[in-house]
Amino acid sequence: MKRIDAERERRLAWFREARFGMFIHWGLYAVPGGVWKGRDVGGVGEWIYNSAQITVADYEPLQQQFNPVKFSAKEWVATAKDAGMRYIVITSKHHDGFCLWDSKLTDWDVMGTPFKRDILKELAAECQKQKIKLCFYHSIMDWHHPDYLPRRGWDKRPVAEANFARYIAYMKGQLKELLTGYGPIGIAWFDGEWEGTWTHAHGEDLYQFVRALQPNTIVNNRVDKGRQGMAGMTKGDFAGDYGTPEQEIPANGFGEGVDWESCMTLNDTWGFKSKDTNWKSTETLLKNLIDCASKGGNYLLNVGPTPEGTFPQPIIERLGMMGKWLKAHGEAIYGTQASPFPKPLPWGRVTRKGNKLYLHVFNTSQPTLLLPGLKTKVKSARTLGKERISVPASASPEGVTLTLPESLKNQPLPVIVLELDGPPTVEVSET
Ligand code: FHN
Repeated sequence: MKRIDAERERRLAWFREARFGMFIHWGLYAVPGGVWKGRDVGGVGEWIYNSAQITVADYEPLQQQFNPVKFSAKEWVATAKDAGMRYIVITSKHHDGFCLWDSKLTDWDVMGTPFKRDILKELAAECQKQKIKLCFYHSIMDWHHPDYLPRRGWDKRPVAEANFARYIAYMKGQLKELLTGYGPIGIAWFDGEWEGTWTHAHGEDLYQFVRALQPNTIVNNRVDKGRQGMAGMTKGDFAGDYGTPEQEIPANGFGEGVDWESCMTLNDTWGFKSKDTNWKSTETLLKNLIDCASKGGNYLLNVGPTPEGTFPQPIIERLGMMGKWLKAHGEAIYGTQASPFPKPLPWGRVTRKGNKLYLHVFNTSQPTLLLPGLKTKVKSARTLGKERISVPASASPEGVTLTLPESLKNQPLPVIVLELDGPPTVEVSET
């Protein structure tokens, strides 16, 4: 990922500004919602075909049961916007091969369901209206398509007739539909690249193919083979514009020019599971967003809608509360850069914008906050938000120490903004 060029810097500008996006895993797997033939199936909901070892013949009838009459693109996009999210990445096609748009290349799509509405078309129109970037997740692995290899162990469809090159042509044909029929697409978010049939050459080629169709589209690193497991960053010379940690946030950032986005579930599944109620708290979700921004990365938070087409209530509540916090503190997240301090600080996190530092206080119980090694003179320090309470700051050989105002002690995740006398200079001590 050492292809640093001005064009790329321009293309990723909105992504760096955005910092916070909504991931949506939706499809036929929402219908069983983690239960197959009355049995709770372990693992993530969108893998039920695999986890329950379902045959294609037994899985296909779900298409006739998919009828999300409560689906409202307007509501979904408004919920993301009110939460402070700036882009939406939705599963155009997940590993089960089912397509959420009207594809001319298959009947295994939403037009083959009783619903008969092009979900991506409606979302594209609403995203344009509400100025939210629409992005498409697209799985390279396809358990349903007869030409995709390898087959699952219990899938007895003959292999001899399968033609992987023909599968790639099919996939490219569908990507052409998605990248020419739904307006500007912010990110092509590939996944399922880990099987041996998909090669580095395929990855390089697909990256160029997407960029040729929409030059401004950002392509994640799962288009190619360089990703290092769940840590998600690419090692070596592979295609892809940014790294994709999954269900984890890197310990530290990766320095300027290295872009990444951590994707995470709100409970323990990407696709809807009726019995998974292990919801993360709003505080945990906000701390994750702040943690990502303080390390120069984005936070892509997942929603698994119900088969009726709604967002589970616990998700709506948490997103609403995140939106409230961002309405008051968004300045300390959007368009910020990574902390100038080499490691996360014991009391919280720091984001930066020019000569301003934003101190996100996770632990308000201690009387003072130390900014170790900060050598730049502090012009002013005050709380972010309506009150703008002034915060005493004093310089010492150790760095700068701030005295926490009493009023902040009970506030959830307060932010202090520091105006510096120039770009922050931090002297890292050996000890
Ligand atoms: O197998 C998928 C999984 O279903 C989900 O889509 C996540 C989201 O990033 N990615 C894969 C697991 O790494």
